[in-house]
Parts: sequence; C-alpha cells; structure tokens
Amino acid sequence: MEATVETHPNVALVKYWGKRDEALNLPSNGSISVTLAPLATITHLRFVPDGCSDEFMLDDRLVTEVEAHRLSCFVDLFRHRAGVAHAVRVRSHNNFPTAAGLASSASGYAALAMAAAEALGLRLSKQALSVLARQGSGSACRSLHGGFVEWQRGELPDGSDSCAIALAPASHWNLKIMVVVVDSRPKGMGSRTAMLHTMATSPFYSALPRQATLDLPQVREAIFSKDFAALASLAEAGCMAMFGAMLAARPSVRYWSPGTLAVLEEVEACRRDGLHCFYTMDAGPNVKVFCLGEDGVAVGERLRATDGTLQILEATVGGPARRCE
Ligand code: 2P0
Repeated sequence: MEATVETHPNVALVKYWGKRDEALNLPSNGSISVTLAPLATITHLRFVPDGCSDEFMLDDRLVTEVEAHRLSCFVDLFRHRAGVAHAVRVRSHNNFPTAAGLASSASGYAALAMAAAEALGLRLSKQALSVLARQGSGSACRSLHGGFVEWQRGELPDGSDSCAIALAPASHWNLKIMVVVVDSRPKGMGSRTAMLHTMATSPFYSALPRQATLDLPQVREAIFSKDFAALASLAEAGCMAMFGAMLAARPSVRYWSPGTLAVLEEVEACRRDGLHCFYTMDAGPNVKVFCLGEDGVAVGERLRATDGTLQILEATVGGPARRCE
C-alpha cells in the first residue's frame, strides 16, 4: 500500500490561463508544454488502514491546513475508486527551489496521482490518470508525460476527454532550458487566483483562448518539424498575450521585477547576435529561456552576466513520471 514516484515540472509554450469549469479544472483552451529534467519532485506515499487522519509533508514541513484539505480531497478521488477509506502519509521533496516559480503544483499533483494509483493497485490508463491529475492542478496532467506534451481541451462537461497526450519524446529535440531566477520573494498572488481574477475582470481575456486555439496547430507543427524560429515567435507572443490580459485585469496583476525586463532584453540581444534562444514566463517574475542545444552555453554565460540574475537552473527536456521502486 505504498509507492514512490518521480515526476518533473513542465513549462508551457501554449499557455493554460482560463477555465471552462472551475471545479474540474477544465481549460478554456488546449495547451502545449515541455517537461523539464533534472528538476524533479519525488513523492513517497503510504496508505495506513488504521490511520485516522491524512498527513502531508513537503520538503520536511507539514503543509498548511488549507493545502492539506485540498490534497485530502484529491486523494479522495483515488480512495473512492478503490473503495477504501485509509488515511494517507505523504512525504514529497522538490530538488528545485520554490523561488524558481516552476509550478511545483504540476509535478507535485502528478506525483501524488501516480503514487496513489500505484499504492492502491488501481490499473488506470495514462489517459484516466491524466484526467485525475488534472483535477488536482490543471498543469499536472502534462507532467505525467515526458518530452513535448499537449493537454487537450476536451468538449465533454464531465472532463473525461480533457487529458494530456505525448506529442514527442524527450529525445526528439535537444533543447536547453535555463530557468533564470531574478526575484526569490514569494509571489503576491497564486496562479489559480490570478487566473480566475484575469478571467473575471480583464477586458482582454476573451482574446486569449481564441488566440491559443489558433496557435496550437502551429506550435505542434513547429515542434514536429523542429522549426526553432517559428516556435520562438509563437511562444513569446503567447506568453506576452497572457501577461497583457493580466495587466489589464482590474486591479492589474503584475508579476514582473526589474530583473525580468533585463533578462528579456538580453535574450533579444543574444538572438540579434545569431544565438538561437527565446523566452517564456509563467505566473511569476522569473524567466525560462529555451536554447537550441549547441547555443545553450553561450546564452547561459550572457544571462549569468546580466544585471538582476540571481541564479540559473539548467534543464533539458525530461522524461515521463515513473515509479522509483
Ligand atoms: C501553464 N500556468 O500553462 C500556465 C501558464 C501558469 C502560467 O498552469 O488552478 O497551477 O491548479 O489548474 O495548473 C499554473 O496553473 O492552475 C499554470 P490550477 P495551475 O503552465
């Protein structure tokens, strides 16, 4: 009744920034991401038949009551399927700093989903597991797969067709991804709250799912054909559209720090000098810079020398969630 699972975080190239169903985490549009290694979450989970309450530890600390409630409700999805009421003990570790703004909820809920299913002996298809992981945190469904991943919007009201599929394995394309940390303070507003606030108040929100839906086949094609320039321009435009909608929310959501802009400018300068690189960001000030493998070293050196860079985590395209023992 126990399992240990390793998962990797992911970074979206077509963003998920809006829901068609809040309770089920059904997205307004499909999204495409890249799974990042060696950044990882390792989760050990054990069901305790005679235990009376759940216990969740993240990086050696008990999570808050609010988080524990959300996690227990998520584990209920699995207990319900297995027809058991056992309490659960979970120990989870991230090998990357939370300050990196790497959506640790994606790798965290993906690991918890797989570990719970394995520990209970549930024989779930990857699609069924993805549907469950999505209900913990939307982007978690993408972290079950390695490589290049698409989370399909789906049409059904119950969400049974809204899951992630693998587009191409990690070996498909040698990309280097630098996570450039420019601000290590906790962010003012969590991504879930910011997403709902943008939807509810931004006059520009409605353009986002429309544009993302147009971008999806082009990003897919850029990945399949390894067209770095096309991917760069689509990913940067999609990222900026997301921030544009956030900036127009009332009140505005503004995640950037001065260092964010310095890094964006350096990425553009690198590109003018012939280096293959582009940026994207998520709900935070830190910048993820994608480079064609051979240009990663030169881009990394320039970003390290950029004013405002506090730390750089280097990643490559990672593999799928896996059971460790
Ligand atoms: C993404 N983000 O596609 C987008 C871009 C952040 C910016 O998915 O409410 O933690 O748990 O479904 O998955 C972060 O949102 O939100 C996210 P919930 P989640 O990666």
